[in-house]
Amino acid sequence: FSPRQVTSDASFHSVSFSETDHPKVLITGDCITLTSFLYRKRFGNNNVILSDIRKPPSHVFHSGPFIYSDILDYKNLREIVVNNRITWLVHYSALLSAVGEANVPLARAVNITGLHNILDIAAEHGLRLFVPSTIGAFGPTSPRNPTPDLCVQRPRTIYGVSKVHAELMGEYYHHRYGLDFRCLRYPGIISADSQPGGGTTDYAVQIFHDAVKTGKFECNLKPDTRLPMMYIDDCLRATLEVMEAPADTLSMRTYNINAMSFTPEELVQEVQKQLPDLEVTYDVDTVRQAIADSWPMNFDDSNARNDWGWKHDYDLPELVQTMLNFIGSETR
Ligand code: AKB
Repeated sequence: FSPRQVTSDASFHSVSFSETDHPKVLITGDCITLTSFLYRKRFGNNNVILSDIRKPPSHVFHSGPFIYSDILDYKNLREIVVNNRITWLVHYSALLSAVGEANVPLARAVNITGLHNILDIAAEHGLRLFVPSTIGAFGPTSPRNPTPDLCVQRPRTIYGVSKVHAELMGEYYHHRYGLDFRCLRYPGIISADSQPGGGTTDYAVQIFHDAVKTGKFECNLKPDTRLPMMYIDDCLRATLEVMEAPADTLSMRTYNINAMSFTPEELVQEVQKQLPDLEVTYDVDTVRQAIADSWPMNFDDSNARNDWGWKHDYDLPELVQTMLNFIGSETR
């Protein structure tokens, strides 16, 4: 394998990973708090190395190895992989949809150039690689209700374009170089542990914080905007499951996964069952609304369910209860 000119110590060999060993996992970027918890529980604290360009919260720092890594620095990445005998790479670094539209050059660098570095490192060192994709990889000409795994993908955001690129490049490296590339298209992910991060589905996280803290919520999408969503625990479990799935169960390398679909109006109604005094107003953000209107309304994840047994645990009532309990306990 050599799509990239190696300038020094060119004698690398593919490290083959025995399935009986624990993998040595490197996780890049955000989402690391929750991901690390799950992976460390499964593989042991020292077998999971977190990395980012920002300092992690102290409980993450103290729970196992954390390392500075800039995915735009190829040599630094390579050094980390070699020195730590990494066998799995879980690549979360990316700019999301709304923030990507606000800074296209940065989104292009992180989401596309960064991905190229990750792909080359993973292929060179025989790593199993996970890269998340998204409902944002579809666009206005895709079937929206439901959206299958294979259909027209012409997204209108740099985020979506970069994710289609990641899907195609990962699959190409799989066929061309044998890279063990695995990819899930996430719906909007709802988590109490991390703050909204510049996405179009952020309203579905923000509502819980505002409902508990102020009793008022201003929604930036129209009340009838339907989008696929998932609770973080389901998302992380799906990711671990697809990473652990035997290769012969995977009939494809990029799968849709889903749990539920709802509109702001339906979410508000469910939250108001617990907090009847919650006041909701709508002030539509036209950029986010245009993005949401081009995304899937319902996501067909039947291939994931059939091939490797994907099954979600959280539906809308359970999600709302869990989020309110979690945020409520933090503010008490
Ligand atoms: C976003 O809204 O940009 C993300 C996503 C659906 O990928 N949450």
